[in-house]
Amino acid sequence: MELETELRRAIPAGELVVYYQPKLDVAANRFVGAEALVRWQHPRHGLLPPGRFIPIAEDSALIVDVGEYVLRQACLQARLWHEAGHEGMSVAVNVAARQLRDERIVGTVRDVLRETSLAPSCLELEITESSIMHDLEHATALLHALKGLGVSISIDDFGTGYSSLSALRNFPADKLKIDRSFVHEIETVSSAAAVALAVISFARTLGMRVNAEGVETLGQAQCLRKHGCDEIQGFLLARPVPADEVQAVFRQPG
Ligand code: G
Ligand code: G
Ligand code: MN
Ligand code: NA
Repeated sequence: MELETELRRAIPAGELVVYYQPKLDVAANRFVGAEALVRWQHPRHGLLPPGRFIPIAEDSALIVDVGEYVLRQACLQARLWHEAGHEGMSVAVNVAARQLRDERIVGTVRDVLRETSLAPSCLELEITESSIMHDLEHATALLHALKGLGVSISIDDFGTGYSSLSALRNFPADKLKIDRSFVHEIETVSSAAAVALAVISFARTLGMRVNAEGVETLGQAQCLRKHGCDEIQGFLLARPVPADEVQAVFRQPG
């Protein structure tokens, strides 16, 4: 059967599983939230990473259903963390380019927040730089509407999307996420380090926070800390884990 047909069936069948990767606040040295990353528990192929099916979903309207499913699960989880004493933990949800083209996303986010009673300030939406640049004017208007709900906006994979910095000057984002390709080479390739440091300084100037993803070594973490990066995530701190394991990670010191 085609993967797309199977995926359509997999959503109501409950085969999508949301994992969470904790994010560490560098200054406070404690976890402040987690990014929701979907996987597919496929009946025959086992646990599939998002790279195997998200691109297929993005080619059709299916990504809207996948996105809404992940959003609802993630908001429910964040509520559970709060009830378990991890107050203020935020959850970050990836939003695909195609979801951004559809105005209904604003109503969906509002409804899910109401349904789950999650404080809007604890929901972070991650939008890739390239999907914003695809239609900057439309994305800007839509993100203003989303921000009006009280959620926060992060620009994902930052540094890979060729945005003009001036275009982003008036963009309603709260955080930039340095793409992991730059983090990977931050100690070894001077041009990668230059991009990472430029992103940190650009964010600082605009009053945005900065996250670095894909942090795998202590050296990378120390370099990022030294240059004022606010938040890090990556295998060094924690891999993406199933929902029932996140709280144990939150309790660990960074
Ligand atoms: O886990 P992995 O490295 O395979 O993730 C691949 C990509 O899948 C990442 O870029 C991540 O942003 C994306 N991804 C994971 N979960 C979701 C999701 O719920 N929605 C969307 N649109 N992308 C996701
Ligand atoms: O594009 P996005 O940032 O949403 O993708 C996150 C993806 O990166 C997830 O699939 C996650 O599994 C993966 N990831 C998380 N931490 C690390 C890391 O330290 N190194 C690498 N190579 N991948 C990571
Ligand atoms: Mn992301
Ligand atoms: Na990313």
